[in-house]
Amino acid sequence: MKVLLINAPVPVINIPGMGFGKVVSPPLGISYIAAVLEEAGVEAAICDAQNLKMNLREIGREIEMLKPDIVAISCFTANYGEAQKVAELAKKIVPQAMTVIGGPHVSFTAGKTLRETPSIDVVVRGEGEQTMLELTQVVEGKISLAEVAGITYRFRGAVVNTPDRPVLDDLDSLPFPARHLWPDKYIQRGMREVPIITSRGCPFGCVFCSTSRMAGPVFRARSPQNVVDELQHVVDDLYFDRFIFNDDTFTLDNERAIAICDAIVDRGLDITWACSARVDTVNKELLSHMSDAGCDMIYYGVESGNQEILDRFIGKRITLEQARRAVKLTHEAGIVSVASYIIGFPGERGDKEFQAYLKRGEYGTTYDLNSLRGTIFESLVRAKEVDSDQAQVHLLTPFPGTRLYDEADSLGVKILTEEWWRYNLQLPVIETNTMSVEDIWSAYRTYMDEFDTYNNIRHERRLKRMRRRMEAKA
Ligand code: B12
Ligand code: SF4
Repeated sequence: MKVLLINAPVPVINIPGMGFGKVVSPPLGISYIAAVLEEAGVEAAICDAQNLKMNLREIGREIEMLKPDIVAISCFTANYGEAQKVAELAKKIVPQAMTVIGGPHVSFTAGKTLRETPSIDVVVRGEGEQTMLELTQVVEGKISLAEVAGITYRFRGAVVNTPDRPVLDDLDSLPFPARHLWPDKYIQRGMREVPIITSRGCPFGCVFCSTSRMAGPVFRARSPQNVVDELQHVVDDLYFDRFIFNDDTFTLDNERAIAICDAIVDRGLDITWACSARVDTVNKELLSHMSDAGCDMIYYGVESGNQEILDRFIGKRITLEQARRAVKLTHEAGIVSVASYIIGFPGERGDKEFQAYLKRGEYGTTYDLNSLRGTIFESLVRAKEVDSDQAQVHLLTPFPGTRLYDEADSLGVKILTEEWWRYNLQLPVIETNTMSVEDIWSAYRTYMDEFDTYNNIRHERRLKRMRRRMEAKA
C-alpha cells in the first residue's frame, strides 16, 4: 500500500507586489499523517509542490514514478483551485487510485467540493491522521467508507457525510512528523527554521478564524517532555538549531510553556525559536523563561487599533492596553515583537481628511487625532502606539468555517466573490456596511505604506535587540 501526500502548489498571482511569500515552511499536517501511516506499515511519500514551487508536469512525474494506491492532497483556501488540478491530473495518471483531499478549506466545503470536482473521491474533514489510516484499510477492502468517521464521499450519485471524527485527545500518542521524508531541496531553497507544533485547538472563536472549529474549542497540548524530545531529535538528526512553533498560542497554558522552556535549558539545547502568543497570556516571569530558552521573536495578533472593534466585532477578548504592556515586557526580556493587524471590519470608516493630510505630506506633524475619531486611521495611530518592533496588516477575509463567512449578512459584510485564489489576505473580497471595496483598498495601501516606514524606523532597534542577545550569549 503506497500513499503519496501532495502539498498543493500556490496560484501564481500576476499583480505586482502580491502573492505568496518566499519562506520555506514544510507542511506539518501531511508530515504527521505520513508518520502515522508509516508507523502502521504503510509506505508514504511527500510531494511538497508548494514549497518546492513545482508545476503540474513535475507533480505528474512524481505520481507516475510512485504509482500510489492513494493520492492525498492538502490545501488551504487560496490554493484550492490548484489542488483540484492536481486531483484531475492524478485521476488521469493513476485512474485506479483513490483521490483524497483535506485541510482547512475543504473541511468546511466538503459537499460542494465533491459536487464540483469529479476527480476527487473522498474529502477528509478535520484532523487527518486516523482518518487517512482507515482509508488505507478501505482500499485494502478491510472496511467500508461508511465506517470511516470524518469523511464526505459519493454513494450512488449522492454525497454522503459520515459523522464528525472526535479530535485526538492525547497528542503525545502521535509519532513525530515524518521529517525524514522531507527533501534536501528545502535546504537548498533556504529553509531557515524547522516548524514544530505543540498544541491544537483554541477556545476563543474569533470572528475571522476557523481554528476553533477546525481543531476544536478545547486547547489540547503535548507534554513538555514529549515536545523537548522532538526538539532534541531535530537537533541531533537534522542538525537544525532554529525552530518556529506553529502553535496558534504557544503561551496559552503558562505553566506548560515555562516547563517546556526549563526543559530546553536543562537539556542544554542550544536553540533559538519564534512563536505566536496572545497579548493576554504573557507576563514578565514567562517571558524571562522564554528568553533564557532561546525565544527571540514573538508574533502577537493584536488585530485592531480600535478597542470597540476588538470588543464588539472580533470577540478576541484582549485590550490595547494589554497589547502595549505585552510588547513592552517582550522588549524588556530582549525578545523582538511582531504585531499583526486586520482592516476592513464593519463599523470601520475610511476618512477623506486623513487622505488629504497624506497627500499634502503633512501627516505626523499636523493631523488632529480628534478629527479622525472612530476611523480606520485612528486605529492606525493607535496600532503604532502599541510600539511593536514590526507591524503587519492583512485584509479581513471570510474563510469558510468562520463566523464571518457563515454570518456575513448579519455582521454587515457583503462577500463579493468566491474566486478562492483571491483569499490570500492581500486582495479585498468583501465590502462592509461602512466601507466600499475602493475604501478598503485605499486604506490597505495607506496602512502598507505607513507600516513600511514604521518598520524601517524600527529596523535598527530590532537589530540592536538581536545583537544584545548574541553578545549576552557569547
Ligand atoms: C504555520 C502556518 C503557516 C506557515 C506555514 C504553512 C504550512 N506550510 O504549514 C506560513 C507562515 C507559511 C503560512 C502562510 C499562510 N497561511 Co497559514 N497557518 C499556519 C498555522 C498557524 C499552522 C499550520 C500547521 O502547522 N498546523 C498544524 C497541522 C498539524 O495542522 P493542519 O496543517 O491543519 O493539518 C491537519 C488537518 O488540516 C488535516 N489535513 C491537512 N491537509 C490534509 C490533507 C489530507 C489528504 C488529509 C486527509 C488531511 C489533511 O490533517 C492534518 C493533521 O491533523 C495555521 C493555523 C493552524 N492552527 O493550523 C495557519 C493557516 C493554515 N494559515 C492560513 C492562511 C490564511 C495563510 C496565508 C494564506 C495567509 C498569509 N497571507 O499569510 C498564507 C499562505 C500559505 C502559503 N503557503 O503561502 C489559514 C488558512 C485558512 C484557509 N481556509 O485558507 C490558517 C488555518 C490560519 C487561520 N486560522 O485562519 N501559514
Ligand atoms: S485568532 Fe487566535 S485566539 Fe482567535 S480563534 Fe484564532 S487561534 Fe484562537
